[in-house]
Amino acid sequence: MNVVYLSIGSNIGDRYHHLREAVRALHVHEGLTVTSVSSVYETVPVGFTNQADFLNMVVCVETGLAAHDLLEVCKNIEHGLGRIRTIRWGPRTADLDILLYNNDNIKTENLIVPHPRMHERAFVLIPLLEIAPLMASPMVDTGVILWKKVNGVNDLLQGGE
Ligand code: X6L
Ligand code: MG
Ligand code: MG
Repeated sequence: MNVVYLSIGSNIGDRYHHLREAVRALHVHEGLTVTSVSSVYETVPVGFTNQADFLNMVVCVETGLAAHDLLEVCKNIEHGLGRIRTIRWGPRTADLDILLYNNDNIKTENLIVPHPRMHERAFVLIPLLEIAPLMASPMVDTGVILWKKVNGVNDLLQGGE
């Protein structure tokens, strides 16, 4: 099984409804299971800033689908939720992006994984860290990695290391 992290965003209409329908569409797809979901964050637009605020979240899915087939599934869900492509980086009912596909590095015409700008986008990183705090490797670019998971003060007060 492949472990994949997807970013979902919406800034048109009933944004929360669109996120929920996107998660539902992923989950009902055969050969694709949503295994964890982040909280929903309201985020200021980046790239093209003169548009409404987004709701963003990140989900983890397990799938037998190859990355390019998963990309087609994502596009179909976007289309089903009424996405129309007009302005680049413009408003959308639903945007599903593949952030990570296992630890694979994929570089083709229509798909780059890990998502090339994910480390610079708080609307991706903050929800991702919420559900995958040990996916610290994507954070290497920032110069900050999780070095030790500390579970309460006793972790620090007890034991040797
Ligand atoms: C310079 C040039 C600096 C371009 C940044 C950043 C472009 C992000 C595109 C950029 C640049 C993007 C969302 C969004 C978009 C979203 C929020 C993109 C693609 N999608 N803003 N902007 N949430 N908050 O899902 O991410 S457009
Ligand atoms: Mg996007
Ligand atoms: Mg996209």
